Amino acid sequence: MTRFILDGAEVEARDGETIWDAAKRLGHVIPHLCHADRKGFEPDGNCRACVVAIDGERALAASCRRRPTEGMNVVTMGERVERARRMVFELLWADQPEGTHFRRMAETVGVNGSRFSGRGARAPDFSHPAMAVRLDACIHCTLCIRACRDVQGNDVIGMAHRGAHSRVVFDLDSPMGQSSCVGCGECVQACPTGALLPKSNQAPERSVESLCPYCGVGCQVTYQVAGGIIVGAEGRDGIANEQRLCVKGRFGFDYGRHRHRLTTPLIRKTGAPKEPLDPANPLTHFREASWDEALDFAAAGLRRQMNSDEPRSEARPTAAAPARRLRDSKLAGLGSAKGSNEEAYLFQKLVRTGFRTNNVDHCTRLCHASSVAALLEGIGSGAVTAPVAEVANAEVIVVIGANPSANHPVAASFIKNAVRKGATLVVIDPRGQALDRFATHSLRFKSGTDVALLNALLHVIVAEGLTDTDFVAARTTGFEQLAEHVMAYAPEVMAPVCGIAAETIRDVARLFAKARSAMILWGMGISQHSHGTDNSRCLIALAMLCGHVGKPGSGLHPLRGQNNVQGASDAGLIPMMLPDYKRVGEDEHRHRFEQAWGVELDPNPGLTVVEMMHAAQAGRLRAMYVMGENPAMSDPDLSHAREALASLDHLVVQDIFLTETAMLADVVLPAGIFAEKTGSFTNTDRHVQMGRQVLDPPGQARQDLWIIQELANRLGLDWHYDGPREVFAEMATLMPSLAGITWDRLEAEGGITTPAGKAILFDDRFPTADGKARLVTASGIAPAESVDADYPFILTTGRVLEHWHTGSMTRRSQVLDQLRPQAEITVNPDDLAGLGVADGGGLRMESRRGAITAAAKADPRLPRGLVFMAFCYAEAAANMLTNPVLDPVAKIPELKVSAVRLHAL
Ligand SMILES: Nc1nc2c(c(=O)[nH]1)N[C@H]1C(S)=C(S)[C@@H](COP(=O)(O)OP(=O)(O)OC[C@H]3O[C@@H](n4cnc5c(=O)[nH]c(N)nc54)[C@H](O)[C@@H]3O)O[C@H]1N2
Ligand SMILES: Nc1nc2c(c(=O)[nH]1)N[C@H]1C(S)=C(S)[C@@H](COP(=O)(O)OP(=O)(O)OC[C@H]3O[C@@H](n4cnc5c(=O)[nH]c(N)nc54)[C@H](O)[C@@H]3O)O[C@H]1N2
Ligand SMILES: [Mo]
Repeated sequence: MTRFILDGAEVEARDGETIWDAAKRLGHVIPHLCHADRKGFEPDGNCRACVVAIDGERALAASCRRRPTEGMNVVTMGERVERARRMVFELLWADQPEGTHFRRMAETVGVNGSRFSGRGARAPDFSHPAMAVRLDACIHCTLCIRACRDVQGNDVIGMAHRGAHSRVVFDLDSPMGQSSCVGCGECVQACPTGALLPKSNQAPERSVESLCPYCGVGCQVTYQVAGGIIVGAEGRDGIANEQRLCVKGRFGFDYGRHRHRLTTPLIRKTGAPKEPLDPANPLTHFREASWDEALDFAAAGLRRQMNSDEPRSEARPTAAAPARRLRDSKLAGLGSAKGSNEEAYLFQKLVRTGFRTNNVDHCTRLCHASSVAALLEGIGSGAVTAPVAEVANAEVIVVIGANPSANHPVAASFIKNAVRKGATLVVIDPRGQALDRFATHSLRFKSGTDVALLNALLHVIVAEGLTDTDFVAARTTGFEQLAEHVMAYAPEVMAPVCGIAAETIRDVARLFAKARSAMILWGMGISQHSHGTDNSRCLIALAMLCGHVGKPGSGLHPLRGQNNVQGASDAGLIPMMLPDYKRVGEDEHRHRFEQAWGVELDPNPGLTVVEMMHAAQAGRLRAMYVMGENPAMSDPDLSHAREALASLDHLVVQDIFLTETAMLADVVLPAGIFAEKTGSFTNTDRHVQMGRQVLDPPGQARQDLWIIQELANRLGLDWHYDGPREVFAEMATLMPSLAGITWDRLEAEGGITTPAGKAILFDDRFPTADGKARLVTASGIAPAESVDADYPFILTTGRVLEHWHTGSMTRRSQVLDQLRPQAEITVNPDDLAGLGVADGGGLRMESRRGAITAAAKADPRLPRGLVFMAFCYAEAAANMLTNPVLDPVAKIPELKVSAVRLHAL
């Protein structure tokens, strides 16, 4: 505390506060231009808009930078400071457009015109699809530079030239659209003037506080609305984003009003073939229907496949008539991690109590199923043990099999911030990536050899006595077996297998083990393998041997993908588990749900995503209800998956577009998009946040919760939930993880961390039977496919920054599709030359399962022999090629390794 005098009154400044901060807290308004008043931005004091007079000092001081000292006498008002401030605004006025922060600030000092002329016309730069640059309006406050460099860690914007010629440039003075800019728009959000603005800069009529609909980071967003549409998005001060956004969150909100949007229920015309069609013209194969007709039709088709001898809902199990094995069901449902917690809960309840089966799953099966399986086995909980934000307290950060700059960009920005503040980053990925620039070690090892590399790391830690012996003794079991097992994995033996020098492996092992705190963040490069569970087991063992869990800056963090995959899994969209991961086969837990739901439940685990496709093809599964998933693009081995979906007797699809899956449906139910509904969503950090309705669904489109309920009632369930609040209340009674959270609290606080508000878990025990973590050994199994003379390349699939999964949303977002318009196969430049193909030339890529054609893109970050493709392009669907082979434990397919061959087109 520092006592000083502010405009004649004695006040106190808190530690670290500047005069400006203290004044603001005490209700004084001091104008500011170059000051952002946000975490992550260091004050610069260059614009002089915030000057104040300090007793005994000749010059006025920039209050945004100056810290008060004991007894200092500060004057923020009066002729002297106001004259100085007016001059600042008048000098800058001429080039400033309306509606900017500058104009609002100018008003506060009473400036609404200028005696000075503008700097004259420098041609604006409109080269970027989303942002316009007008340097005439730039006041050199450097907020954009700080936003780009200090906050997002992108280092694209800088100041170039000297004196009167100095100005803001992108890279080495490229047009913004041709620079290395990743479009996060942080600079636009920070710019106080008209120098950097969104191209569509419409004045908002109202704004709504909600969330971003894309990834698991869970950024909080304020949507601006005008004329019945969203016209802008700004980062809000959420726990996971601190006002930051990425290109999708900031500019990818317009998909909902694309002309392809479904606005009427559709029923397949009798005899219309199930084949790909033009999403703009569904009426070639479908006819429009009323909601009543479509829902009756949907329900009738599902009922047709129900087992007639199954007990009806009134037959509750009793002691005399305990639960029995229900007959194999011919029905299944795929719920959505893009939907809310309430939707996920109702969806699985519909399948379990209406379809009478556990055949319910969702995209987690293709995602972190193996991580969750290993975590449940090892530490008794499948969620992250610490939030991304803990990287700020970590001495060492390991990012393995994840590409956060593209896939969790806001999380990546916090990792970059942590490195700038002194953390050491290790990236382990066969492909180069944007975070490499921040890493001390970037291990570009051979894809699919994680177990070999990770066991070698474990070997060094054990052999060199680097384990945290107290932690291992007190908190784990299975150390002896693990120690013995990894003896066979000396770095010298594993180096030729994984392609990393033994000395490097030793360095990284020592670095990790000796750190006081370390976090491991991982992604699909770990999980999407036929040995994905083994990969995660090794990561868990690494953290456990070194005691890197349950304390600040430490933990295991499988970066969750979809905006609500954590919540959808918690809510029970899993075939072997009821809500809160209660196994369907455990009588005690199943009985609790049977009591609550008033129905006998199947004690047998249901089918997983890929198993459903196999069962459909074999004729064992006859009807499916798919909400908010696009398996006809996201499943492996698409020609089989599509055949399977087309062979169903009855397919109900609930989506916002006529997706590749909906094209195979018998009935299509048009849903509201994220922005058209209210619900709770759980991010990767286990933080439950409120998504609030911004717009009404267009035409006949209806909110998912309404559709699920209407369908449930047509299956005889008699539900009367009056909105998400009532559903949440029911969930809270059945799910201990939600203890203490109420809808009112969520509405008031915007977000609450589960369980019990704890961000960092397991500081004294793990939720396992004996309270200890179980160390599980993993053996170095090779991926199912390897290269041979016929298929000499390995294809790894994944994502690109601008597109979301199957492209259904982002390819219908104008800015995002403009930024990344065409399907590309990225190839090492030498490999490309060897194929006789120029950068940008046509390539045909074939695997044992299919073939596609796309443009070649030379990328030196790929090692020779490895090619990469994103799976978002319908015209060149990477999953035509991928291998459906499954991890035996988690049933996740090997989406990261397929043998392929390439030919010039
Ligand atoms: N822009 C965008 N962001 C997204 C998504 C999106 O579709 N688009 N999807 C969201 C979802 S659901 C998810 S799950 C996340 C996924 O996010 P990530 O896990 O980051 O996704 P991927 O790009 O599939 O794969 C990550 C990395 O694994 C590497 N890799 C490949 N093979 C191996 C291997 O054998 N070993 C190791 N260690 N690494 C390997 C790849 O080179 C790649 O860099 O992203 C989420 N965010
Ligand atoms: N080759 C390859 N394949 C992969 C992966 C990979 O890395 N490589 N990754 C896998 C992973 S990790 C994942 S998570 C899956 C994702 O696979 P999917 O979940 O199938 O992919 P999305 O495109 O996200 O599908 C979401 C669907 O929901 C719709 N939708 C969006 N909002 C709403 C809404 O509010 N209501 C309703 N009803 N519908 C809505 C969208 O239009 C879209 O059709 O893909 C997997 N497939
Ligand atoms: Mo995912």
